[in-house]
Amino acid sequence: MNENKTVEYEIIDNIGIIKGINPPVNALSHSVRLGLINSLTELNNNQKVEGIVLIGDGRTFFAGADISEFGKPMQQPDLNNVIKTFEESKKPIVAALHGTPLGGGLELAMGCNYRVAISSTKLGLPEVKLGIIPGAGGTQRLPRLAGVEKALAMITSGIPINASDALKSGIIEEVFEDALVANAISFIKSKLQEESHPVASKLTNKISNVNSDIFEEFSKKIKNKLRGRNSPLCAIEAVKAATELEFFQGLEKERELFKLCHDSNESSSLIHMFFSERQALKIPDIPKETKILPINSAAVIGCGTMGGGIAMNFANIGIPVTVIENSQDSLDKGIKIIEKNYSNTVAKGRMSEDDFKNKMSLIKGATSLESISSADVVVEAVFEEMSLKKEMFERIDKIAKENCILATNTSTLDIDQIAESTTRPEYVIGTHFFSPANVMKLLEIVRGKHTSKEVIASTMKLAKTIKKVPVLAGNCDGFIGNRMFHEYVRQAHALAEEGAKVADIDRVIYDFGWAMGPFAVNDLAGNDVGWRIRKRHKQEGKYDNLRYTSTVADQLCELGRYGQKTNRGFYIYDPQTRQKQIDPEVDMMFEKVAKEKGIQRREIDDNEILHRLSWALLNTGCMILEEGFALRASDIDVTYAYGYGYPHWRGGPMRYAQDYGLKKVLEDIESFRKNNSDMWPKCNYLEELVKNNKTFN
Ligand code: T1G
Repeated sequence: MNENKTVEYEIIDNIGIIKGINPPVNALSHSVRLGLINSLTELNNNQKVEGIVLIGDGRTFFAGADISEFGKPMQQPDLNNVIKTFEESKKPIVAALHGTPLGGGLELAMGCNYRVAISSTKLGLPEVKLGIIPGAGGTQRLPRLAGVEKALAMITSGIPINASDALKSGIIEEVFEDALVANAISFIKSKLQEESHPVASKLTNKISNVNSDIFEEFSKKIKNKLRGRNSPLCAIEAVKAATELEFFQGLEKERELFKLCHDSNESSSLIHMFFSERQALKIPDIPKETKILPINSAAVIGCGTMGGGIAMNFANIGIPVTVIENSQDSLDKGIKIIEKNYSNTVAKGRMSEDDFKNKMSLIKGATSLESISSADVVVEAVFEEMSLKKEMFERIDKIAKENCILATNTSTLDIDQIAESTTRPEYVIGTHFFSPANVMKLLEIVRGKHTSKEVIASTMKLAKTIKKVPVLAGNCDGFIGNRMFHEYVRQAHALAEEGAKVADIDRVIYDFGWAMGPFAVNDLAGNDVGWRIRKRHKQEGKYDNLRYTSTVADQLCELGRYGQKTNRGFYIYDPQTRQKQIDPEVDMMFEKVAKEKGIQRREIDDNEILHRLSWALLNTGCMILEEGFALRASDIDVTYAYGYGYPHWRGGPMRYAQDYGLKKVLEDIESFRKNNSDMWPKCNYLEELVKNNKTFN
């Protein structure tokens, strides 16, 4: 054994085993890079050693460069140097992969002569997800091993592939079910007699005679999705260089493009997203040691669109789930929809028949509430109506077992009122799933005033288990996401009344990078949902100034134009293709409403549209922070990126405003306030930040 803590080696039967020990994911930090070179040098100098196995300790082979070192001066040796040393090793090396060999980890493996893997391994070059490109030869070695097409697909999407795909593509040589180290040792022994060993940088057959049209075609194919993003295009350029230049020149080109990406806003925003998503899991007043309630079975009440989608999340990870409806007919309908959703996945080749059967077998239907009695978690997903939910929780309370988490899927209702209808309010928590609940990643978890720390910690853990991105919100109307979205939509309507066209507002937002503009989102979600909430707000006397709260949306609902589900909303939809078409009548409705309200209409430029919408989010986000309903600005960013289609590469609405400059944002808000004071409430939190020249971090 050598002295270095993050890398150790041992010799078994004349084979040197180099092991990275840098939990949790064996990131290639400075000490690891140093340890790798030192270990390899010592093993190469040891006469006894004939071959070498490179492995990672714990849950994974090296999962990439250490992202927390980004932006700091690079301490030598850099990863390119490490890989060069491995590639030039006198003794053959096999990288033995498990877990998630990603980014620099896979690049290091490609610098070894051979690669073998456990069948569950997921490997890839996810750098574009951080706004960069592989920077340690990945764009040069992967096409040499797997061919240009595969390399382009992997590098521009950043999506990892599984071991069998990697085997087929020529990235790895063998796949094992278990006993990775023993198998890797046998593997390298079987190669010792070979005269020479493959070196990825010297391979040429998969990169010669490549028709350069492929790069143009690939760019065209992905450009539409990228809008303002640049790193995937840089990745294409780097892979192209692999086919046109000598290896070391290609590497230089990669470096140049890497640097360009590394210094970009796209990258700093995406890295902010990466760490924010993980930070969101940390709740300051809930210690790490808090007891986690075991979840081995679930029940979902209501098998409509939401309930069915929620149930699928449990089945997807092997937790048996009972769905409950009040009639056999509704239950059959709900289960059919679930079945159809899974069948579509099978038809697309993304799920096997066996898997399909297995998932369906985990979902049981019932028409009696008694069936929730053995569940560890109950998610109530009935209609968004307080009286109904309260009545439901009274009944749930009587049946659910001790220690059962009682979750309500609501997007706006008061969790405390719901909790107080039970005898165990400390077990009640809000889980706001986003539609479609089996697809959307965000899970807004709402902490009521009674919710216990155990229940919060367990629900956060459960969210991770069912592969959601959880964010903890406080119990205010609309929580984090919808409270902000309400103000954003209000602003969109104000813009339309003041003279902007519906389609222009949506275009500006789409071009900025959002998945959809506000009106298209309303049509997708159903305008009747907001209509009902607005009516409730009116009844409850909330939002006393309703001047801009969606007069036209109300009128559309009164006409039965609920959105996509009725083929008409703010747009007109083709019932077959769902293609949307502008409806000039809707712009005229806004014009009419403006007249009635005495609003002077004018030309509104794209900049004003973008900033009014963006700062409406920001101002409300700051108020939520001031009132303590979100823990941190970055939680709001995560909420928007994973729940509302906000472009990750802009870093979220709070980060975007911060990058723009909070002082300038406040100046904009002050000028908007002159025309529209009720829409721009003063926020002390934001003013204090600006006054003290501070940022959210
Ligand atoms: N660097 C530093 N910290 C990292 C890290 C990394 N690469 N990956 C994870 N962590 C931390 C993370 O912040 C968290 O910390 C803890 O590890 C567990 O992570 C030259 C330029 C590997 C699939 O992009 O995708 O190589 O919050 O909760 O769900 O070309 O982490 O506990 O304090 O996510 O099991 C390329 C990023 C880098 C991989 C594991 N690599 N990581 O998921 O655990 S760029 C990546 C992941 C690069 C070269 C370049 C996932 C994972 P904390 P976790 P997980």
